Amino acid sequence: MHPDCRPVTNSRGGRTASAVAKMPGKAETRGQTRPAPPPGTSNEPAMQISDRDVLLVIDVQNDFCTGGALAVPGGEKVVPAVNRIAQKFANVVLTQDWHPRDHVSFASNHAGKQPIQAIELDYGTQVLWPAHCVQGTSGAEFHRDLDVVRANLVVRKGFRRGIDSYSALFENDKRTPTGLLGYLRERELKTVFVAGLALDFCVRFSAEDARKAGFEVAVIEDACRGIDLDGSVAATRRSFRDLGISMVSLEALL
Ligand code: VGL
Ligand code: ZN
Repeated sequence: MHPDCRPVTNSRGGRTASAVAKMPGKAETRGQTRPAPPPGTSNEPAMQISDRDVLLVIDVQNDFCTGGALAVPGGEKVVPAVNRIAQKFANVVLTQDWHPRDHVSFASNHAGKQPIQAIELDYGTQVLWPAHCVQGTSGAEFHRDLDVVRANLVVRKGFRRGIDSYSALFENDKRTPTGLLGYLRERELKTVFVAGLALDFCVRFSAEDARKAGFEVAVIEDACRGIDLDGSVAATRRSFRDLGISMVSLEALL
């Protein structure tokens, strides 16, 4: 994104006066006769999205929407928000959770285990889920109203039987790459805006891995919904704060 347009916010969530004052072509215009309006009041210019920015849309699939196998409350509500914001980006990447039927993350593949229970695998603790996003099923398809035409790339993840992948960059062993990091670097993209499902799992891990890899990262809060297991949404917010991942509103980008 343009360096003058970082998601700097004040206590009301609006851009700071200095961020507005630095907006090119606005307050700095020479010979300007009218003063710039105070921030947060009238037709403020939106943050500029540049061709070095990418919108990463996580797992907007039927199984994470109402009626799906692993429904995130209000999951489908992200669709109009994502479609709107995607219009502003030259670079849009979609991810698709894409599991084989015998996947290690499905409770049904472990005798006596129920969804939400955790097990220990060689790469660490793995939460067990209801079978979801099985390759080739309608549950694994993108929501029918998601604007997939805008996407330059679709990354599938979680397709190895023995490893789950919350993050769009690295699988849950924290080592196996999906290839997306190479794509972002080779395309020389700088700021990753993240939206989609679920805020506290796949959005969280994707944002964190992108940040740790050196990208500026902003999560578009109202274009995400969370599962919220044992305070996982609050833990996500704390982690974002600690890592320097911004939370921005859709409105600030439109
Ligand atoms: C997800 C749990 C299991 C997600 C995917 O997209 O957040 N969560 N698989
Ligand atoms: Zn999954």
